[in-house]
Amino acid sequence: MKKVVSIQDISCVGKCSLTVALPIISAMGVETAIIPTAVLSTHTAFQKGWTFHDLTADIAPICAHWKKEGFHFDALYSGYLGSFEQIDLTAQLFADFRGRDTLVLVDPAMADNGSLYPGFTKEFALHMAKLCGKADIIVPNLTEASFLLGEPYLGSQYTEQDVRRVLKKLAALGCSKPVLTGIQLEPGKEGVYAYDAKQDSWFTYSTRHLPVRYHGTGDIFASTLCGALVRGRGFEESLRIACDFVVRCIELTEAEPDHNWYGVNFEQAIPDLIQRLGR
Ligand code: PXL
Repeated sequence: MKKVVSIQDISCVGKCSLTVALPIISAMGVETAIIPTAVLSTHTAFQKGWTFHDLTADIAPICAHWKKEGFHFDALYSGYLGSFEQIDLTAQLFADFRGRDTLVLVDPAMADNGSLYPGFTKEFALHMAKLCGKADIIVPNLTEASFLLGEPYLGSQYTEQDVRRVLKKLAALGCSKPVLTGIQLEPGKEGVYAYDAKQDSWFTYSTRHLPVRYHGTGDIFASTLCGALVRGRGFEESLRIACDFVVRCIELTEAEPDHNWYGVNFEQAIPDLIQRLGR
């Protein structure tokens, strides 16, 4: 069985980070080891605040034990990280556990809709850019890309040329396959735009644009992409699988009259994902 390690927080309620990475990647038939970076009562979009218990001090000892055990992982996948130190420890995790065929996926989860999430700074984003430079694949949205590059946010008025320019700059950070999520180039469509720097080739895939925004969809996308790649699907097919799964989760959420605002119904979409991927 293939094995992934995912490093990100546990938001106890909120359906994001490890509470989606674990069930989704496991359901895809891939063993999912975790390094929880912090425990929060909820993700940081709740209005009445949240608790935060930092686990940074545990990260290096966990990695040291794993090195002694000689563990091997097929993919190293980072998501939301809370500090400069956690970024540095994640870079060390990559250095320690990267083998010849290891996939390194960085989701620089830190911003959306033109703004950084609470607690993050422009300097933090530039440090995250260094981690992105060590990845094979990164999956920022346009807001995250602008902070990674220290450039103004493009907003909603952009062209395909703008998207390609941003992707080339992201590749110049050192990552061979940057993927931009939430790209809308045609009315009624939304999807991903990817660049393969080694092949100098482009790939885009769009689905129906849904005029809603939910928390956790970026994490669901990255987790599904990671699972599909580790299961041996190609880059383009994996991107299609991940996009379609996110759309399915949102559709199921919208179909529930009293659905939660803080996350999507990925749970009931999992059977479709398993069916598409096969055992
Ligand atoms: O979904 C990304 C995410 C992960 N973890 C925490 C968050 C967020 C987004 O707000 O707050 C703690």
